[in-house]
Amino acid sequence: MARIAVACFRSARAAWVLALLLAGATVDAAEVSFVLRIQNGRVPENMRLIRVKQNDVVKLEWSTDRAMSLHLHGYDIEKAVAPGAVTEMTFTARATGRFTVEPHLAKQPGGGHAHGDALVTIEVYP
Ligand SMILES: [Cu+2]
Repeated sequence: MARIAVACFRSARAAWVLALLLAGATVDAAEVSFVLRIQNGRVPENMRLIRVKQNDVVKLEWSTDRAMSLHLHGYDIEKAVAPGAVTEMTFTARATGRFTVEPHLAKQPGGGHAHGDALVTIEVYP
């Protein structure tokens, strides 16, 4: 490592590139977790807005007092949750914007599904 650094610093441009690579490696590797508890079909108010940065690895750890299916829209991840277990929903936040996690309710006669109110909103910033 020391030898590489010495070699690179002979060229100012190479040193700059190395610095950028090192900075990028630390900034982009963020891994963030959120513990989310559903009670009576809702998540506590202070946990309903989740803010992350693009490319973060986001881990949502769900627990619930009743069984249901959760759908992270946009990223299109669906997970069944049930009492007595922690269910992880992990994804890399490649797409920026606002995305909601909504509970899926009973299937509709037409074959589609209905959504309850959003449990949490995830904001992914560039
Ligand atoms: Cu859905």
